[in-house]
Amino acid sequence: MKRFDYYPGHMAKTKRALKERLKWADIVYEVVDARGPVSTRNTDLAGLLGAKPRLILMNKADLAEKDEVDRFVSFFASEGLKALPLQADSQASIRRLLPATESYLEELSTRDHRPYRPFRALVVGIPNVGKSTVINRLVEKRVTAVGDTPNITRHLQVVRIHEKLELIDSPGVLWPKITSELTGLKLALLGALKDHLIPKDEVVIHGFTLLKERYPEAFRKRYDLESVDMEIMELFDAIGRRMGCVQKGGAIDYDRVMDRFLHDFRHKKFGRIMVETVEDH
Ligand SMILES: Nc1nc2c(ncn2[C@@H]2O[C@H](COP(=O)(O)OP(=O)(O)OP(=O)(O)O)[C@@H](O)[C@H]2O)c(=O)[nH]1
Ligand SMILES: [Mg+2]
Repeated sequence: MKRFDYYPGHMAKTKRALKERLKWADIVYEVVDARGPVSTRNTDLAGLLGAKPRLILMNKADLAEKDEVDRFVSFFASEGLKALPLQADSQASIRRLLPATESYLEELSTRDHRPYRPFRALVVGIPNVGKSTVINRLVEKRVTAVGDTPNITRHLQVVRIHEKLELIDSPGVLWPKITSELTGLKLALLGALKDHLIPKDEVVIHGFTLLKERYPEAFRKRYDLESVDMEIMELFDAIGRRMGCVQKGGAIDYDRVMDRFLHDFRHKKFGRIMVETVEDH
């Protein structure tokens, strides 16, 4: 892979917008993808937050391996960070978020962080981790007050979602942080990067390799193969034949194989998976 430089033109603007939102927040919900909870963070956030309290929401926990998610919770705890597994599109899961936040807020109050008004939360995260889903779910059931708060800039709406907690109803957008080629591949697999940023074949090859090593049975079953214990190119051919991704004349249509695979990967077709484990960090 070519050396990868990710610096989109709009990043400075994104950063300004984020800083503006952060100014109004007392606590931050940092949404990450539970399947790659370290790679889907943005390490620049720490510098922007300073001492501002934060909870890491390991979202899409329904797509991740449960034990591995728990191990990441401990991993974050060892770094002094509080993390909660979450399935934002489940109301039951969202309901558990509020008591967890409340006990966290109590902790903050005893540390003398109690503001004179309810705590105000901001949801932040890189693309596609579920920021909007978290906000929508929190807002739809709990809303008791919506409106422009006079002392906040016009663009920020604040919603009361709990006796002691208000939510800024649009997220702070973080940019994906590609610290290595491997991180880039994980982010692309999880759909957190625009598809053209990293060559599709490299993303797919990484996916094949990951499944072969860690989830061979789920991989095998999905494409009804006898075994996945073969070279990557052979896998392309075998999957292509099985899925009928064949051009006129009989040659395998690799582009269709790749699209098919990425779609499957992003739609729980291999069961619960992780793109990284605590050992990687
Ligand atoms: N399986 C599963 N899917 C989820 C969960 N939360 C969100 N999604 C899905 O993930 C996709 C992205 O969710 P969004 O809420 O749009 O994510 P976002 O962070 O706002 O994305 P951008 O606005 O593009 O940055 C959507 O298809 C959601 O339905 C979850 O807990 N589990
Ligand atoms: Mg969104």
